[in-house]
Amino acid sequence: MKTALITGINGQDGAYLAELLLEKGYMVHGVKRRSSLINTDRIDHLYQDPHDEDVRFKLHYGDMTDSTNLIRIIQETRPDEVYNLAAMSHVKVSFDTPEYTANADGIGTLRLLEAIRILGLEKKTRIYQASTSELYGLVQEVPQSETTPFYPRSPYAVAKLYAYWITVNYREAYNMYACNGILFNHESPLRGETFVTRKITRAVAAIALGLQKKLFLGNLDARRDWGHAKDYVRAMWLILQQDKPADFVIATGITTPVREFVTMAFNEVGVTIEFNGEGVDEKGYVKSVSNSEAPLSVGQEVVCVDPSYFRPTEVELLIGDPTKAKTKLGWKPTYDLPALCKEMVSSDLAILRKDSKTQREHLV
Ligand code: NDP
Ligand code: GDR
Repeated sequence: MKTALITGINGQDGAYLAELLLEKGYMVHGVKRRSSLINTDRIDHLYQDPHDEDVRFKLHYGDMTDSTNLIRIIQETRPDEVYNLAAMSHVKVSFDTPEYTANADGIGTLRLLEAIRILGLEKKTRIYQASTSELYGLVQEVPQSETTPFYPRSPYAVAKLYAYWITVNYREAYNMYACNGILFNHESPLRGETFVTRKITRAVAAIALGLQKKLFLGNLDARRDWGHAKDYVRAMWLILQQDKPADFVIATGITTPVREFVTMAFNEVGVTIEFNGEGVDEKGYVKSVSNSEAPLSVGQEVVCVDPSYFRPTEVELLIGDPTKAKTKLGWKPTYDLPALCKEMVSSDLAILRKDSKTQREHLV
């Protein structure tokens, strides 16, 4: 039985990857940092009582900013594969916490690589580093591939640039099987609520149910190459199953503006919207409603721009070229954006219906 260690196991990708590896018969260890409230919702269905026999899923407390615990966990678990998914992953927040982001996302990766080396596991343990399309930042060429020059545009991206190169360096210096997956944006019903797609699908569901009036967003012109997290964790696993270590771009090859994703999400609840105005004065209005349940009227303003969501330096356009992954890994996405959006809106509708029912029951 193969053993995997996943840092950031309770994040979006950690949850899908843990599920995939358990299906494949792995023993899965996860690193989770301590929090004042339990935040394992995404992986609670995978939990196994540690007192049971044949347990294949185990959580360990740890933090990417503490090398002592990383060394201890790796020593204890001696993994065949390490997936380094832990990170302060919010680009806008990284401008508020740049030093912490550098420590967790940049130096954290070094700590993990060093722990494996110090313990003499550099020939046994394969390492996946969660690199990002944010490395491309200011557009140098489109579509972006493994050979496109990097130009990071946020403390997050700069920290991830260090992590990218230290992974390459450990591969070259110590002959380690260490790889970067340069993943473009990937979303799902498990996406954190402050990333734009989930913020939109949650708000659209809330507006359709009469629980929210308006959706406030930042840059509507930004374009992203959005895929489904389920497809992307499959790519992570494939990257570690090759004869030789290498770096791969994982993307759909299609880019869509934020504004269009908003329109798509409203369509899912039977509401057509149109945008008017420019820059900070741009607004989205209801054009028609075919869903009699939605408490909306034609002409109603449902989307506004709030400049506080703008970033000091923005990444305007991301579009990936996944040719290498398709040819070398045999990977291709199974979801397109409309299917992803549909799944997210329908999941948020179900969550909010359940929450509002629970709240009504509390009031009775
Ligand atoms: P999430 O934000 O959903 O999950 C991040 C995970 O990292 C959480 O479990 C979080 O724990 C954990 N974490 C944060 N800081 C630390 C720390 N100091 N020590 C230990 N754990 C920590 O991100 P995703 O699942 O979306 O992304 C996974 C990885 O892939 C990240 O590294 C991200 O930067 C990268 N990436 C993501 C892309 C995407 O589109 N989703 C695209 C490209 C790269 P907690 O719950 O306690 O906060
Ligand atoms: P991103 O994702 O920065 O690409 O990083 P996010 O969803 O936060 O932003 C995408 C684009 O939407 C614009 N935007 C808004 N973003 C947020 N969060 N909130 C808003 O209200 C809003 N309005 C417009 C942003 O300006 C941006 O252009 C994600 C993270 O998962 C990273 O960890 C990962 O590395 C990259 O994707 C690839």
